[in-house]
Amino acid sequence: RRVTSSDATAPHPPVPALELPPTADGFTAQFLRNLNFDGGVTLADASTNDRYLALARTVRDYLMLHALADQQRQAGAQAKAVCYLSAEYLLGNQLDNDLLAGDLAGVAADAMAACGIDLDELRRHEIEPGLGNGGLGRLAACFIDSLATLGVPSIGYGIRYEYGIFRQTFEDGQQVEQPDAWLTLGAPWEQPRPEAAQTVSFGGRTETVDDAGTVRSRWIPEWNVSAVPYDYLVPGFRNGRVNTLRLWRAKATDAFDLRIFNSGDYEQAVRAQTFAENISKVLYPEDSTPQGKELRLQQQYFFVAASIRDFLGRLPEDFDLARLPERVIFQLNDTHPVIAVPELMRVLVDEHGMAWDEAWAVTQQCFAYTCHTLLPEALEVWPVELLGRLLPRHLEIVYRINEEFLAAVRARFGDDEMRIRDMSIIAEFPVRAVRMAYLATVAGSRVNGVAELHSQLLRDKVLPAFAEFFPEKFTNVTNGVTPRRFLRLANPGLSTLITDAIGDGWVTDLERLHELEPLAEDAAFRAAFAAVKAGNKRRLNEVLQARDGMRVGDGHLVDVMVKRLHEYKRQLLKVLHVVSEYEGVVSGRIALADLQPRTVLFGAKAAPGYAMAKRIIHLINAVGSVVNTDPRLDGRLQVLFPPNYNVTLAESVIPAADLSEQISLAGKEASGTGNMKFALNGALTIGTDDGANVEIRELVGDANFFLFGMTEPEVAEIAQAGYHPAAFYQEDAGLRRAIDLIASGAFSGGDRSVFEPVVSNLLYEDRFMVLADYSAYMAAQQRVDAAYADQDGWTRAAILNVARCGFFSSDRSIRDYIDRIWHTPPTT
Ligand code: Z57
Repeated sequence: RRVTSSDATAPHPPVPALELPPTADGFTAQFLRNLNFDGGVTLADASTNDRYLALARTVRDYLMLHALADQQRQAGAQAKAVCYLSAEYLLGNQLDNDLLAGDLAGVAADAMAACGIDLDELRRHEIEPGLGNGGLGRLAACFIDSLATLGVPSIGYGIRYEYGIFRQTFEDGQQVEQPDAWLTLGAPWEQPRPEAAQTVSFGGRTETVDDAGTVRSRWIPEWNVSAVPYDYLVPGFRNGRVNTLRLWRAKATDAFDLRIFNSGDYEQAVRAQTFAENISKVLYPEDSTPQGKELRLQQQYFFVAASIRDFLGRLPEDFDLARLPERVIFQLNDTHPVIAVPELMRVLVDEHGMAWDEAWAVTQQCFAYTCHTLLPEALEVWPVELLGRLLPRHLEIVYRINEEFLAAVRARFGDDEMRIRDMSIIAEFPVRAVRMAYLATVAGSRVNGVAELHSQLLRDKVLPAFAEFFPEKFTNVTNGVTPRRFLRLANPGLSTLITDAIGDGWVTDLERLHELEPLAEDAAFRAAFAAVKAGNKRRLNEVLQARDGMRVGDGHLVDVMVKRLHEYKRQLLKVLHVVSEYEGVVSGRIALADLQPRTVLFGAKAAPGYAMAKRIIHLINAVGSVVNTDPRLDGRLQVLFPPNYNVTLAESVIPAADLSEQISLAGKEASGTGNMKFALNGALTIGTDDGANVEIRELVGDANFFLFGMTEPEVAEIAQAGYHPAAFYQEDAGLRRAIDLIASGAFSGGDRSVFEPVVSNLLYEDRFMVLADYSAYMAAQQRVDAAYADQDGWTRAAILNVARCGFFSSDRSIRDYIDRIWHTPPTT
């Protein structure tokens, strides 16, 4: 426990070691203190890394003053808090984010100038914490930003992976993964709190004890690890609020008591240390396709057990746990933290002696579950054999929850065995296993999807029996993105233009962007807007040139598809478009002069074990190297695939984009959040009626969005009737030419075998119906070319996209969570 006012002789303000408001001199002095005392170097001898670390520490020091004051103000408030439980936080760089939130950019720039330091060089030196895979992890990062900006008492809990998402390189066009050793040069943003470590237990067995006539079960674990918190400051936007992101690191306990290693043998003891520390060693690089590995379940239990204990430890000693729902809501970010449900039950019943029914009532009010997927393979299921071995007491608790739940189902519907089998938290086939999404749905007070269409499909297709049983639990909260990082920081040119037009209130009230609408009709504003886009393309080129020796063509339409590589997202559809255009020119069907110059930019990581995704990456690179160098194209069609797409690269790419590719098969992308970032930065979307695309199109209007492809009901219908991709190949000559060109070995030095698996998968399986949507996509791309030919019209549509996308602020998402799920008013 931290020192509280009751421990101190008298309440006191945080020590005013820093001059407030910040001045350049004060900032410089603190910077030099950090450089000298923390870094142990003089300014003259300091390396770039030394200077970066000292700068980061200095920024953190200023935020820490606010954090301490904030904690002191909130200490007595007894407000209900949100504990956001997420296995991933894809934070991105911290320096600019914290300079902006803390309003420190000016003094920092002056201080660095006074020290003769190039601030931009230090910016470029930062390594982003990539503690997430993609959309889900980035959403968590946007949400903690909004929680702080809205002043909601909240803590983010997660895992401090020693290795984040792998660094991607290409060798001969194929993905190679390198470890992301992001901590090696120092971690200036974090604060280890070893005194707040928690012990987390695993394994062993349960036994029953007779407790004054009631039979109770108790857990005799076999081994423990220590969970050490590392705190990150999460500043609100210039509001004096600073929340905590608490990430747990696994360490061996002092007396590492893993019995199987406990032979008194020194070497074994050291190995045991490694065993414990493995738990927080590496982020699993699968997005939407969990591999069911034991270590992953260990990670999940490790962080939620530590987090629950940590939160309960913040309550007063004599707190009545029956009132826990008044003080906390644990928001489950997908199924990864769902083992928290039986853990809270175990703590309440086994450790605090609460009666089962009362504990269950408390637990049900303390959890809410967000589902982020529609793919059946993404719904986590843990074999009973594994769960029973690792967490035997939790398995018992899950069994009892399931028994009582199924009894309630029977009470309502009778002995409808089909229904019972359907709704059981325990699946029987192919192995007996716990369905974590079902457990979360039964346990939580609310279940939400992440876009309107997704929430509807969740009710109708993924969890229909549960939606019938608990209709009141189901709700929607459409995702959002933080306007601070993805507009204000990433797009300074557009931000200035907007602020000059409507003031700067939009940064925390994004719906104010509507005030830009009339300016779409203002020629001078359109010219300024177009100039900003052109400037962003130049800025992107500087980044790409330095990073990868690549550049976007002058005057090109910048066509961007950046997201994880997954078949359902249909990068292959984009590839077929490129190949068709290429084939059209080389065959003479398309006159070069008629080709709208385009640069198609891909960014995507594939899960290391996802063979088809890796082949698609190889194909994109192979197509790029042929297209980019074929003199017949004269540079008018370029394919760029910068490796290692991450948050930092996104911040350069998104503001430069003209066209945003959101082309998943309808009914597969839960929401998407990249789609929101692009539209907000004035790219037009070419997209299917999927996820949040639906809401984007409704808001920006059909005239400002390129819709194509089957709708979800149409997809369901042809799936039902039997989908035959080869028929589309037979019937569409353009499609045939594109596929035949790939099959011919034109992109693999004549070797037809390299991409044969991709081609035959498309022709004979095509799970995500690429071929069925090909002709609609090609037609939509023709509409894009025609629209882009009218530059002024395009700019008008781009402005309207910006003006009408204020809804997609993560501040609005958080307000929706508060209203529909959490009921946690902001505190002042
Ligand atoms: C992930 O990034 C998402 C869903 C998952 O089940 C897992 Br595991 C990882 C993504 C969805 O695919 C996106 O559609 C969505 O926008 C994002 O989560 C945030 O909700």
